[in-house]
Amino acid sequence: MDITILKQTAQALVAPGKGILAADESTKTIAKRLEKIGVESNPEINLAYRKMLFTTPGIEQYLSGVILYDETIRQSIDSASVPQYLAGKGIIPGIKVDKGAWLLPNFPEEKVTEGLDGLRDRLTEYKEIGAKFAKWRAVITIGEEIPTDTCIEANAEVLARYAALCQEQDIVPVVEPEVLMDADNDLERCKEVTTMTLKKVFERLSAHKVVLEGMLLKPNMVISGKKSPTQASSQEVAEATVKTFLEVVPGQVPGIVFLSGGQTPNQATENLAEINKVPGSPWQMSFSYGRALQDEALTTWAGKEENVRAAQQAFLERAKKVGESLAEYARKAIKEQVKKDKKKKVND
Ligand code: 5MM
Repeated sequence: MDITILKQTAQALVAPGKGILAADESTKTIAKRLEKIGVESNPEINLAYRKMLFTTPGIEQYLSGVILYDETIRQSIDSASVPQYLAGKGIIPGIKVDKGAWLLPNFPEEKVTEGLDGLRDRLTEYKEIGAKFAKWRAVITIGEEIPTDTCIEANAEVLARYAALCQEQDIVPVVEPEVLMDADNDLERCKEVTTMTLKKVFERLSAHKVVLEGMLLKPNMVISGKKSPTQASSQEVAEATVKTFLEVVPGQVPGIVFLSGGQTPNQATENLAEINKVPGSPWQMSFSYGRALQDEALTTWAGKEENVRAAQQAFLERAKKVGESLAEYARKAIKEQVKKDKKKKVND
């Protein structure tokens, strides 16, 4: 394990003003997304869609990395492999390595993510093809009597084992324990479940000796469930999110890259901007959005070649909105730090 490489990659992924595009929809999920615009999924059409995204002129100003699916990492754009193409634009290629969330035996409403079998060999191959970071998503569902400790523990354990295997090969693990926002719970309940989950995840990461400086956390925001009659404001979401994370996420983790989890593009943009306004967090707070970055581009594209430019424009505009708000706060934070340092020197 080369800790310097891990740290460098992790820091590059959360460079000020930049974040990650999650374009790692599995076969079933991409089919669902394309079905919405009346397009039938197959490897060629999936590539045409993703090529539209990746070749967007200027997108590298806002994207530090892209998470790919196994199908895409083996495809090519303009006679370069997809990872080579992205790296050529200064975008770091990453890979989804989990095999999806499956029913947890004896816990009918809960899931555990699978994919550890053969992972060491798969990581070796992905590294050869060009992946510098990886992603594994665990899903925690909120309900009357769930999540159970068993579900949280099972997912935390596999997340930690995945992370350790990645670091063994100098691949930065993006650790994604997603507390779903689909239920009718309020903000407080989301905070409670997110806290329980993250506590357990960091306990297992520590037990497996995962180097915190060489990983990224990809969590949900602390937010009201979609079906809740009371929806917290962006400021409330931001305060609750930062407060929760300060309690449970160690400061050595270089960055937190939020998932959008079904928020609209505007909500996800605004909430992240507000999160970055809350003072006192030791991490870079950025994004690893799938739907919130892609939704407008996908509907504009609608599977038609003649819409590629307009779709790219929509994609660039969204990425710019998300990225620029981050850069603005990063600049302010740096200025404040410089002021503080100067003051300290004078007082010393
Ligand atoms: C892009 O979707 C990713 C893969 O999902 P499946 O395994 O279900 O096909 C997903 O893990 C995604 O990276 C996260 O959910 C974040 O995406 P959103 O849309 O929530 O920002």
